[in-house]
Amino acid sequence: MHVLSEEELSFYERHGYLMLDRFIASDWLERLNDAVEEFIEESRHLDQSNASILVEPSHTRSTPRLRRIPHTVMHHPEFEAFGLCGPIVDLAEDLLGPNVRFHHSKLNFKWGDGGEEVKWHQDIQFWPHTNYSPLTIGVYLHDVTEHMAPMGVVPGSHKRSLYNLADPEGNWTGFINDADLATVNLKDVVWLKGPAGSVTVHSCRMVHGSAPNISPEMRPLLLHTYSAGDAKPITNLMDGIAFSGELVRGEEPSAYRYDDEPCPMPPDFKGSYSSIFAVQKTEAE
Ligand SMILES: O=C(O)CCC(=O)C(=O)O
Repeated sequence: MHVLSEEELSFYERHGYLMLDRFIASDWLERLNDAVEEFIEESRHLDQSNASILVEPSHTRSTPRLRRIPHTVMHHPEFEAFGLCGPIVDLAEDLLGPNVRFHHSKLNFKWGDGGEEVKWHQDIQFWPHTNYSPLTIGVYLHDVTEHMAPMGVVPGSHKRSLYNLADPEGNWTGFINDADLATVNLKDVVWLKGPAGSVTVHSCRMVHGSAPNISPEMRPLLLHTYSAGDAKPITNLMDGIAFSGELVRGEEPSAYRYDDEPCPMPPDFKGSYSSIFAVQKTEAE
């Protein structure tokens, strides 16, 4: 093991998530926050989203409101170094074994005074893989209090149902519908708040979401998804995205592992996928 104790590993196995206080040291935090400032500055020249900066509908040049930086590792060398070689890769290796495959990364801002809700969902239905090893590691770049829309997880939900993220008529929505949500133990939700540098980990099967950000402060959460080396995505969502599918640790396995349980499929996004915020709101972006 590099960074996790046996207790932490078995906690993840049992509950499907981890919260690691101040896991990222201040030098890395400073480098990442400096990179974030460059994107915010760049957004002051934008009226609408571009390939590296997605803005909220009410964004203006004088009052930036950033929603997401998609594929962070493609857009800044500090993000690339962090996502492919940083301390969270040790964490991924502890959880996934010696062969670790990078899937994607993004920075969800949740701007202050209303940064948008992420409705309850599981991730794997957005990007099904041959097995259920994928997990997402989040880094809070600022302190996150209960009013700043911390991520909420439902412990143990990774061992229960996989929901069709669709409305009762079968139309994909990207979130769990009310009838299915009634079967989720929402009273058990744990809100993962913590100081800057704290790290969240959640299984790709975990039911999770977050409220609107009602504080005046933004809540930048840098997210990276990795899988075990013996998993492969089965849709083309990340085709052509730099580094997606590459091993960040270990070597190519001689065989892939297939889990038995069927995974509900997403629609064919046909290259139009921008963010969970847009999908859940069915915005054309
Ligand atoms: O930003 C958040 O609070 C949650 C993000 C999330 O669940 C996702 O992007 O899948």
